[in-house]
Amino acid sequence: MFPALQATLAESIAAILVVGALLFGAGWLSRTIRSDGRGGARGRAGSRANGRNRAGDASRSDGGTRASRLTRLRARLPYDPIRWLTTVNHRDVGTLYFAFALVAALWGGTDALMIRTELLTPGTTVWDEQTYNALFTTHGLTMLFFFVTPAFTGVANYFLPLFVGADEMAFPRVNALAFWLLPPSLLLVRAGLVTEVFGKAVAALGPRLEVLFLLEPPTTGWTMYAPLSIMQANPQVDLMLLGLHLSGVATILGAVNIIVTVLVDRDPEVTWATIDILSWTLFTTAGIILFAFPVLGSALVMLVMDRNFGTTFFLVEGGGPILWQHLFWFFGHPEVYILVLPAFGLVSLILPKFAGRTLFGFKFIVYSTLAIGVLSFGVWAHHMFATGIDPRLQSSFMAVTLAIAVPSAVKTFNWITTLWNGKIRLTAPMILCIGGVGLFVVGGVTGVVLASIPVDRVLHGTYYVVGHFHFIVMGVIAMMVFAASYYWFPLLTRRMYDRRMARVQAYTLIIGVFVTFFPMLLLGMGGHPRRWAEYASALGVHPTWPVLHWTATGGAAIIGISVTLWLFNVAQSARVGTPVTTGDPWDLKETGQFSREWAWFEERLAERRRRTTSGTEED
Ligand code: HEM
Ligand SMILES: [Cu+2]
Repeated sequence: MFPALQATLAESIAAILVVGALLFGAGWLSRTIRSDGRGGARGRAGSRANGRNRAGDASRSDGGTRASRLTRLRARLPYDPIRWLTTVNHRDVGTLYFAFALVAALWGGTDALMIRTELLTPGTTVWDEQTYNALFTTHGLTMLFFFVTPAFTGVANYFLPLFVGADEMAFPRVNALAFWLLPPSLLLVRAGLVTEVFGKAVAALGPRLEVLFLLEPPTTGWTMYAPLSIMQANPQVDLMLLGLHLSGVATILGAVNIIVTVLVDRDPEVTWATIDILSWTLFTTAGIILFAFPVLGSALVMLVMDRNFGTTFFLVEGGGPILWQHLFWFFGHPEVYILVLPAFGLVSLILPKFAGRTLFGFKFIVYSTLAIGVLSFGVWAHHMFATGIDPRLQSSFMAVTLAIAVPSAVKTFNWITTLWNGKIRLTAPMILCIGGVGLFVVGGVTGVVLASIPVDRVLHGTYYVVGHFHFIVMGVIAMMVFAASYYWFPLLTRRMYDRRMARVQAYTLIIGVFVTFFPMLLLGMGGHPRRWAEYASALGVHPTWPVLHWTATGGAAIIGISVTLWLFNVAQSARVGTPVTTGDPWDLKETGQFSREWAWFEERLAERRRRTTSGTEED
């Protein structure tokens, strides 16, 4: 009713949230700095002190009896909340990242299943258009920025120090701060839904609080194209832009930490020649982040200013909507490599372990990683072939885009060659690796097809594009997140997962991904536009479209079942799985594949055993 008033109100709420988060962070920071000796020692000691230690510790620090009741209560909880809120230990922060990524993945996955439910019928019978648009917007944003990026930052935090022989990340506190910026970011991006659900819950009990209905979930698409993103009056869009900005700050802080850790905190034993493949990819990824995310941050600020302060960066009177696309994709294309390179690193790490051979062409995989890192900044305008930029420019971008396929192909050939004549063990992580490479081939080849300008002119904006990138994001990126969770499960939990259930899960996931996204390639080739809530009225609607949509939705259900199996397996096994007593649960020593993180694990198990036998601590 009063859009200006609403916007002001919503932005005040946003400002309060951000300032609150900063104050909270600052207060916590100053506290950890004041209690430096204790916090630092806790960080270094692995902060796995048991209840008894903790209680003793705290009562000593404030000398009182009043607090000790609280600490006794804390000691009785299964998890110590204060410890998880204040930890700066790299493995704890890594674990927090994993937990956050899991929540985001389930939230974004729910969006995906809701999208697919709408598409079961040609009309808008389940949700309305508005909701559908909000769903694909929040699904894309949540998956890219709050699932994959944090999942891999978690891997970096947990494992990079173990791999390069550092005691900690370079800046442990910055690291923790970077993590704690993420929950408020996600809430800002998705506040519309949260307040709406809350508002409805309140309304069900009695009063209808209009404030809670001011924010509607954003419907800009994850690419936030101008002028639509400027014209939408919904104040939630501003919150979304601020939230994304905040998450960018967090990502950059994490990347700086990764780079400095590799450069400065390496064990002298680990030289540039002997650094492992995963650290190489994480290091390169962090480098890309350093150059890509500030571009997004600046563009977001300009968009916020266009929306609120009358600037014309992306309006026709000023820079024009195409400027937004240039800036967005100069960030956006490197972003897809930020997502995929760590997954490549995981394939290169895990696949040789179960092929019983060292990675074939190690050096070439490193070179191709670095080449992708550099080239990824030179291809952004392939997202803009359909906007009518100068044809000569377009052909240069087509050439570079085809060139970037070469290093990716080099990797693929090296993975296949590693398998050749190997002693292959089909464990769950290995099945996911091989399936991931196979699905990546489909994703990659469809990408090369799209890179050619005339083809792109036809397929742009169709389901073909959605099929192509999901073979990558789901087919190899998400697949490798699962593979890594199995591969390191013994190290993370000191227990083994249920192997048979995991193998079933791996196969169903591969099948589910194929059944979901292959029909989308066919739909796209038939001219089905993407981002449509209904296809009943689409021009030239084809009789196969409903069938293909049913198939895709069926595939998504298979993925859903598979994810549920995984959740059940890891939750159950983390509690009651068979305890792992050896530092080499995968028999890697036999084939000379034993690596540093397992050596660290072996040492820790031995230490634990020594402590138990001398009776100084029970755990
Ligand atoms: C269960 C698995 C998934 C299913 C069923 C699924 C399904 C979909 C569907 C149907 C769309 C909308 C297509 C359109 O109308 O244009 C979409 C868009 C998208 N998905 Fe997924 N998806 C899944 C997993 C993922 C993952 C793991 C990622 C990223 C890591 C991802 C990233 C995206 C992005 C970036 C978009 C584009 C949103 C936009 O058009 O603005 N998806 N997905
Ligand atoms: Cu691109």
